Amino acid sequence: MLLIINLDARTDRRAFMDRSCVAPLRAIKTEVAYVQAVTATDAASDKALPAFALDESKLEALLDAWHSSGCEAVSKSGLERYYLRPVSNEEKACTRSHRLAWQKAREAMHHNSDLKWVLIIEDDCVPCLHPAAESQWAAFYGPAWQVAWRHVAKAMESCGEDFDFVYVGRHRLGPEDESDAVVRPAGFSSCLHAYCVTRQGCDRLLEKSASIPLMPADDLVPALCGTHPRKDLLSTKEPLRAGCLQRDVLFQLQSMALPGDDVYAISQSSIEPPEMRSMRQELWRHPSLWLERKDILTLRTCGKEPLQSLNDASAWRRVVLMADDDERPHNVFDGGRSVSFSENDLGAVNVWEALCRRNHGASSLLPWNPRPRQRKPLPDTDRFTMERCLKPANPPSPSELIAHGGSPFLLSNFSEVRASLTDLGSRRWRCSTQGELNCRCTASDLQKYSAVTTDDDPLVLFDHENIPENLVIEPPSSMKDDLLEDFASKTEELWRDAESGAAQLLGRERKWLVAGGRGAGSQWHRDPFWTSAYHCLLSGRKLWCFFAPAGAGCLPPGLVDEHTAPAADGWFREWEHLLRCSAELAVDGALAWCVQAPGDCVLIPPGLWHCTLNLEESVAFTRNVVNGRDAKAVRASGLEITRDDPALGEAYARLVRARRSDSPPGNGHGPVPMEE
Ligand SMILES: O=C(O)CCC(=O)C(=O)O
Repeated sequence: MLLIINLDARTDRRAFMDRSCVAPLRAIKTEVAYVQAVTATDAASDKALPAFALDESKLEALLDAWHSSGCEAVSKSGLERYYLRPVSNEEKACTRSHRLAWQKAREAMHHNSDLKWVLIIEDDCVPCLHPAAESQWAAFYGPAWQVAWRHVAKAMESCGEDFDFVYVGRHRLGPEDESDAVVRPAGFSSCLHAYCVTRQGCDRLLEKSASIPLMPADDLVPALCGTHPRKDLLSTKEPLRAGCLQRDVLFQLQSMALPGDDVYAISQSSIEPPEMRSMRQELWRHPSLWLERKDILTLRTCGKEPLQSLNDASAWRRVVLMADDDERPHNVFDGGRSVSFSENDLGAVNVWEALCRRNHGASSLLPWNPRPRQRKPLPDTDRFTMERCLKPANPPSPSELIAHGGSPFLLSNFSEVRASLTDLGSRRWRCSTQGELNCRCTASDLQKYSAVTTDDDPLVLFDHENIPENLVIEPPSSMKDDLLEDFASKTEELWRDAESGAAQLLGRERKWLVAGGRGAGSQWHRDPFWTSAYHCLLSGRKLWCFFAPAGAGCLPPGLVDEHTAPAADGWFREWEHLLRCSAELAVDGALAWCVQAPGDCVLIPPGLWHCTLNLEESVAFTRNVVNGRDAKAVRASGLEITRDDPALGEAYARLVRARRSDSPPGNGHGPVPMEE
């Protein structure tokens, strides 16, 4: 038997289920019935668990418990959204609806002694991860439902009464033993969109949930199983036994529906946490989203999709940045145009605010009253685990550096050179935010700006031109054999007038001065062209985080693709709890951190992901190198240079070959085949 939970008001979902699932399953003689879901209004006066809403400190403790028990890595706001607020009426209604389904399943089993289990689903369930056009629902999903049903029936036959319920689709969140049984014990899981209840399980679910105040079904059920990291939700003397299939068979529409798909509207949840709604409104308050009223009015008339896209902060920032810029192509990676700010702009406001005011007129045009935003607290590194902390090391020898492959090094007291922002004189330095916006300003303007800004990604001075000689620091001996330096000096005619990224790197952009205020930093990135770098701090304190991916394509937590990383302070706010956890983390690689003090030098090997955050206003010198003794790095950077600029790549390969034949064997220069 199949029970489908459906709200009367969701006629869209009912029609979808009728055609995609109910008719095809009835055609193979499966009994199907709907369970009329409880509405939020009906559940409004129900008592919810008062202790469900956590305060900040309990949420922090939950983040730690969550990750040290090996659960899937989640961001801070990911948990805040659910646990920093009371149970919503929609969630109470949803839990009551599942209870109704358990009652209905029990009655059905009572009347039919052959019925050993019942499949319960929510009305946004699909048997495969492909959206289908409305005209194809029956033809596309129908046969898949029949296959899924037979698969589930066979699995449930094999496990008898071993489990109280079995997830048929779920979001696995916790660790579990991976036996090869058809149905195996499930660890902490969420998403009750598809599960089978057994006879005994039905009784136990009803009995155990009868006397407790309501909480979201996605928390209640794992709490009853004793797998939920929140042990405060309820005490479980005899936990329920949850099973799962080897692989999910049923999915939620929201896992795959995109704007434009016929199933997109149906996938919209009726129990979106209220926090999410106010978060979306909050985005509007961000200065970078200020648009002219007429832009918004135009978008309003364009229908739902454009209106929804108004919620995409980064998309809008790009729109704002690229507006009125006829000369440059709309390329977000080219650093945009260079903007010049007056001292007043930088001394008193956020950089985005200044820009938006200039481009889009006075604040009287704004449809909202922007609230002043708070300056954000910085990570508390005293709470970070020392197990992930990079220990200060002696400068490695060239072979040690190579032997350590992808590991960074922290060299304490490497240099005696010191400089603060005030030592950087009156020239106008090149500053940027996450590569999207360039401007020029003096160090003293940057300092004033840094003292007051609440920007999400504050400006950082990042300049390679006219670095004062006394601030240029020579590399540690292990990085002295810099192939780039050699190459740049021998190929000037090739790179002098070329525009490619490789030409820029060789000719102009290998040595950098980096400076910024407290809270400014660099988002997650890997250095370009497979270069390594050494980075010496001249003043201040800088927090580093490193990520060594477990394999190709693995990304630091919170990144969805290689080119889109959140601002550094935002990343730390969302994920710093991972640096507190000493247990093994459920992320696709290893995380490490260190705090760099004045005089310290950090060595960053090629290909290592890293991000930084200034714990204090800081100034640093950094230089990219290709370690001529590291055959792997030489080859990898050669390939990337060739990809970017074939003429330079060819010259690079010639140089590598010449160096190889010049040097006697056994000097550490391995063979470096440059052709792929
Ligand atoms: O100092 C910083 O913010 C980081 C610099 C950095 O990571 C780099 O130059 O690649």
